[in-house]
Amino acid sequence: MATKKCNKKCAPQTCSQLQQHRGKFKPVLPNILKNGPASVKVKAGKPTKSVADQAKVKKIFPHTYGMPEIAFVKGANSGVSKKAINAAVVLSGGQAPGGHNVIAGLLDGFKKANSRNKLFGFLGGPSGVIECKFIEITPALMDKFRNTGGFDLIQSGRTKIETDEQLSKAKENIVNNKISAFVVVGGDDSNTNAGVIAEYLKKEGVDASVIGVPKTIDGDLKNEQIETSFGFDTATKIYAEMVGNICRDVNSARKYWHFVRLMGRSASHITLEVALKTHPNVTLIGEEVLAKKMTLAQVVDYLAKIVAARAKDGKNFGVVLVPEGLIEFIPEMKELIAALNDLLADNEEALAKLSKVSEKKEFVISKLPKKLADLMKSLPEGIASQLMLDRDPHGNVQVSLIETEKLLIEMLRARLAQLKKEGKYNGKFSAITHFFGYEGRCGVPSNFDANYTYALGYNAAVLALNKCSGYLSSVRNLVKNPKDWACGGIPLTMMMNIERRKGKEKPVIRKALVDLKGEPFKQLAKNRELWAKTESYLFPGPMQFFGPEEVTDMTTETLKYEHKKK
Ligand code: FBP
Repeated sequence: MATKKCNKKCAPQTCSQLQQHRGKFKPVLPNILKNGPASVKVKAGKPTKSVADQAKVKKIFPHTYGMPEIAFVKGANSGVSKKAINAAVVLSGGQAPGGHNVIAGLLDGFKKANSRNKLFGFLGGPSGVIECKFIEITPALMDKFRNTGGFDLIQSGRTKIETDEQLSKAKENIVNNKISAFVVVGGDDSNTNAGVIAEYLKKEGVDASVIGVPKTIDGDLKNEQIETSFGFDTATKIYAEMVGNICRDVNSARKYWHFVRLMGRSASHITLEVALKTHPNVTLIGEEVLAKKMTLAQVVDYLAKIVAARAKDGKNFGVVLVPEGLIEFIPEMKELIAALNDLLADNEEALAKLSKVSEKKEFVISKLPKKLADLMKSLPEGIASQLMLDRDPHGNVQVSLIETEKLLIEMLRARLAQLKKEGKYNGKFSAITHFFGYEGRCGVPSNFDANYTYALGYNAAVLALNKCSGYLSSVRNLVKNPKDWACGGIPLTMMMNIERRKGKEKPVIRKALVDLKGEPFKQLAKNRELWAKTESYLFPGPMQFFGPEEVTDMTTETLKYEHKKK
């Protein structure tokens, strides 16, 4: 069939229709910040201490340990507007929806204080700080990125600024560019790094504030003072839409078991939130597996019982959620991973000389104690080699690259075959795997994340203008209307403890794992037997930006249950 040539001269489309409309969205600023930095005063609380290992943390951070929590209260504070300053921001670690709005909040906060204030963005993550690569974020440039997902305005990276040489380079670039406010947007590791830089600059007598902003889709940078990290809300809405769709597909076709691995690194917050939103048949929670000291065989047995019980009812289908960090919580795997972490760090050079995976595996097995060597040998080839992959610059195992769901399916098949022989299972098991992670990290931020990130950025600017350093931007009361959110800062050292990383003891911000006594987990525990047997699936559908508030502005189930608002 002949196609007609189009003669219309259309302007090239530079952004989607949705983006055009989202560009007009005006984030709601908390009342306390709405009249600008010159109307906010600092109220300092009592001195603080770290969550654990106080003596060790204090020794490493002599200049920034013990600082008070800060709350913002109304009051004239014209001092913050007097002198024009240069500020800089860096995005660190994995992408999370809302990063651009943090930068927008920072820019607007600094400009509101003094229109001659300038904001720069270091490019490509912390490596940009060391290599002194940056751009100025002008209001016109910012306008193209307001309320958009992604970190593409200045990109991100996982470099850790830790050696004396790196710290001194960072200092040099901050001093030479007269930067008096440096904002690090990152997760637990990046904010630990922000704490290290704040301490270093104070020790060196540099008059620059370092402020952190809590970012990560994983939801594990939270504690009594930080209610949630940004990005968790949007990412879980995106995953929940996809899992809900799979539940509906499963219920329509009635022939597959879908295994969905969900991102989240060690903690299972994402998996728990998605489960509360969609009610799948099985939800594995890493923290529970650890608490119950379940072996891999026991986890597989748990799955087999549910598959067999559903098969008895003629249901050879279902949905299983697997947190990506599960593997780290299974006691024997945890032991193996810890041994591998040390072994890989101690033998970096020797391993680099081996090019084949099989040689590396042999080398590693020869160095492991017998019990762990046997376990390593017993693992499927793919999983064994994924466990040996390089750790990230902060010493974390790259769990996103380990296909735990495939390991579970392989073992489950064997277990079901055994049950069949024993006459305890008579179904068909056909499995499909998915991994949802990267799909959610750059989504268009939800209304909640668009508001939260803008407030976090603006609040970080106010902290920096008040010369606070070594603080994490804190915006609280998140289940209330954004106008009523409370603002202030939390000392980074307050959240730290000592952990083993890359074979050495290091100060790090403590990761928040799923609390098995917390209300969100209790909701899962209360309902899971019913969800295993039935098709109680919920279909949340796509995230909404326009429409009734209860649909567009709803917070996460996790936050709602944690605040017992339900
Ligand atoms: P952050 O903690 O830096 O926010 O990263 C979160 C995360 O998305 C994890 O859920 C995931 O395991 C990891 O990043 C993947 O890392 P990478 O982007 O380097 O592949």
